Amino acid sequence: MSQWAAQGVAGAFDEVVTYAQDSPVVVALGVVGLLVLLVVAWWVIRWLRRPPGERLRRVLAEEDEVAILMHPNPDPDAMSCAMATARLAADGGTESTLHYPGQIRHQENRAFTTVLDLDFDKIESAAELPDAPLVLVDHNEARGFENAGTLDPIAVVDHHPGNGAGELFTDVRVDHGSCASIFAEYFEDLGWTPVDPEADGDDSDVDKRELPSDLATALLYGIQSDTKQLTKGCSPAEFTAAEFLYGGVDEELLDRIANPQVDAEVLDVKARAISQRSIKGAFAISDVGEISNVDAIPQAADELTRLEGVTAVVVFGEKEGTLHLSGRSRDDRVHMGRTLETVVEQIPMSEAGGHARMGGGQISTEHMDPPGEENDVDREELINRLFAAMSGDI
Ligand SMILES: [Mn+2]
Repeated sequence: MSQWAAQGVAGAFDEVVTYAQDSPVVVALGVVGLLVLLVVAWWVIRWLRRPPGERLRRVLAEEDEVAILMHPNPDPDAMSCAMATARLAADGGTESTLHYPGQIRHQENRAFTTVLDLDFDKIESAAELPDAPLVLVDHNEARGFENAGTLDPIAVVDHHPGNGAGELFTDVRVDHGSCASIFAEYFEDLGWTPVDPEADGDDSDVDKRELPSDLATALLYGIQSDTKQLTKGCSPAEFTAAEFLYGGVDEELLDRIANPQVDAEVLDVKARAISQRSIKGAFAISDVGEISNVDAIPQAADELTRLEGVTAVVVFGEKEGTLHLSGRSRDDRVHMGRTLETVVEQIPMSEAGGHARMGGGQISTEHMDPPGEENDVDREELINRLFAAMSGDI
C-alpha cells in the first residue's frame, strides 16, 4: 500500500471514530442490524444446505403415520427403499405401513422377503391404502392399480425419469443406478452407523442412529440387483453407498437372498430355450412351448443372451391361451421394444413394448391358430416375422 493510500485509510478511520463518538446510538443500531442480517442469512444457508435425508426425515416426522408405496411387482431395490423409509419414519416417531401392487413372484424377490422376514401389504386399488400421507419409493408416479392416478404423494424418492413429484419432498436422481444408494446416502449424512451383524443385528437402537444389519444388507442387495452386481448403469453413488453399508452387511443373509433355490421349471425352460433355439446370424429365437410359470420366460431370455455370438434373443412360451414373449438385445441394430411392437401390431388382442435392450409382449393364441385368415399367424410364421423385424426387414 502506498503511503498516500495508507494516509487515506487512516483518515477514513479517524472520521468513523469521530462519527461514532458523536452518535453512539446510530452506530449501535447499525451493528445490531448487521448482526440480525447475518443470523438470518446463516439460517437460510443452513436450510438450503441441509442434506435431503435430513429434510425427508423432518417431513416424515411431522406425520403420525405414513403409507409407503412400492412400484408394481417390486424388486429388491424398491423393497429395501420401503424398509429404509419406514426406518427413517420410526426415527421421528412416525408409524408406517408398506404396500405394493402386482406380485412378488421372481424367486430372487421371494427369497428377499422370506430371508429378511418382510410382510408387505398387497393392494389392488387406491381405496385399500390407509388414509395416511403417501410416500413413493423407486418410482415417481403411482401406477398398476385402480385409481392410482388420483393419489398425491407427500414425498417421492426415485432414480427413474418421469414427472412425478411429492408435495413436500422430491428427490429424483436419474443418474443413479439404484434408489437404495440414495437412501444409503441419507443415512450416512444423518450420521447413522451400520450395525455389525456379529454384534446384534436385530436389536439396533433407533435412538442411537444405528442402521440395522438387515437393512444395510437389504440396501446393498437392492443396489446389486438394480446394477447387475455393480456392472451396469452404475454411478459413483452406488460404490460410495456400498462402502458405507459394508460394515453392516450380513454375508450369510446376502448369500441366501442372492442364491435362492430355483424352481425346477425355470431351469427346465432355460434348457428348452437353449436346446430349441433357431439361430439366424447373431439372432436367436426360441419357442419353449407350454409353461406354468411365466416368470421363467424372461429368465430364459437372459440365459440365451449369454450364448457366445448371440446379440439379440426372443423367447416365447404359452400359458392358458396366451403367448408370452420376452426379448433381449445388446445389439445396437435391434431396438427390442420396437421389434416386438412391430411384430404383434398386426395380431388382434396382443400387446408388446419395451426399451432398446429389453422388451416383452403377449399374444392371444386364439388369433394365431388355426391359420387361414388374413391376420392369423402360426408359431412358425411368428418366428419368421421376429427374425425379419430383428433384421430390420419389417
Ligand atoms: Mn430401482
